[in-house]
Amino acid sequence: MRIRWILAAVLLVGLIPAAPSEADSATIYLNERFEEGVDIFANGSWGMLPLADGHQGSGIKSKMNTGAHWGSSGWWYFDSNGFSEPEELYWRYYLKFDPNFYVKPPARGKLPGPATLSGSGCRGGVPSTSSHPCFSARMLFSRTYPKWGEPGYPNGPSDKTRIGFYAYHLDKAGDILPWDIDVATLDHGEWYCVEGRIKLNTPGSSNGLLEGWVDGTKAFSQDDFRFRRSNESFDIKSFWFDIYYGGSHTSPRNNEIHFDNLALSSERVGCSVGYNGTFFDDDNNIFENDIEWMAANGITNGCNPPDNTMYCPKDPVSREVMAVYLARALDLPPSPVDYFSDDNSSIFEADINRIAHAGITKGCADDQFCPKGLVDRGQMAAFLARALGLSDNGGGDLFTDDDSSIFEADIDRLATAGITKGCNPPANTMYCPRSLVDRGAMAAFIHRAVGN
Ligand SMILES: [Ca+2]
Ligand SMILES: [Ca+2]
Ligand SMILES: [Ca+2]
Ligand SMILES: [Ca+2]
Repeated sequence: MRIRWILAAVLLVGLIPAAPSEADSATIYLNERFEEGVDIFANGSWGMLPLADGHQGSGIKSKMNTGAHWGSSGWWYFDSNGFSEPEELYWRYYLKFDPNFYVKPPARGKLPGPATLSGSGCRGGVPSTSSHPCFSARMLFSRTYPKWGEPGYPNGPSDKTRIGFYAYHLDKAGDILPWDIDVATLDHGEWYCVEGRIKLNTPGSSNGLLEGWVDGTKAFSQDDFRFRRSNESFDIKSFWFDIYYGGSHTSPRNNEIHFDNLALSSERVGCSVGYNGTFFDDDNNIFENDIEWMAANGITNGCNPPDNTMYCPKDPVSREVMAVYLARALDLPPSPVDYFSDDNSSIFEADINRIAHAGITKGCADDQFCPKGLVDRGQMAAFLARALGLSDNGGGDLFTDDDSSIFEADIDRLATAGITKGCNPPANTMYCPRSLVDRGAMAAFIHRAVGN
């Protein structure tokens, strides 16, 4: 996992605006797109649920059921992720209140933010003490912002929710700090880019900073907070992904809040969720170069039309997609013949016929291609050996675990051509013919087989 964050840091640096008065280079502590599950927090991401339709690809959601307070709660610790605890932090997440989201005034709730907790301090109304020094600067959601006395006070409209800070500092345990009503009043059902910044005070001084932005527009700034007493030197220990309804009130309905694209950094990240190359979901995948080669040669368009910003590298390869890859990679001519009956509703029928006409497949049974069947390594060997016209089997029987496979001869030909080495390096005495091939690995096989 660690290597992913380092790579993410290197890759994200280019997105960060130059800030000559600050450090030479930003540290990206976390750049989480939630494409591979939700389990990134130290306590198992308690309560967080996968979300299919995130801001970009998949995301996570938190659900506060009728009559309940929680949501979810998770801690991301700098220390256990290999970083020194900072005194200053920028964060960014995309947030969407579900279209049916409903906060019943005067209730409020908590949203994620940084925290250094100690004992039971700096949550649940318990202040920081000398024996348990702490701070927290979670964010909040609310329909009421009494400090502002805006028209319609005390309740905002039910189809909008306002956000702000909910901070535990030395002068107030649970300070409600509303953000600018014009900037931070969020429509339900819409994604927003929410950014925050905290800079802890010089111990003993009143110079702690909190700032906030929505969709890149400044919504809050106050620079006279005291988080640390003069003899206290604690830093920012964690980012607390806390979603909670209340105070004392409980959720009046099943309320969902959706999240995506969580970034933690030493400098401002901004709202850009840019990525490398053609697809975002293969960033840092070991096959990204091969996937780019596939895209550059028109062999893949992506997996989420019409956007086609994703490649789905962890998904298995279906036989119909294998047909597409081979037909395009080899630039096969159209077939005058319709070979199979079970692919007539496949959008890839023409490609299936092209590879059949080229002699690359005979189907999975009489008159059948099994277009939705998944390609295992044995089948892949047969597809590629026939596609490339490989004949040299290197003497045969190069692997021990394929002796009963109908694809053994093709597997030996594929290995002799140097397209596979086996599946148990460094010995490579086995081929694992029944293992499925994911789309990332298939890109590498096809690149090796057809490239150059
Ligand atoms: Ca995502
Ligand atoms: Ca990419
Ligand atoms: Ca057909
Ligand atoms: Ca063998």
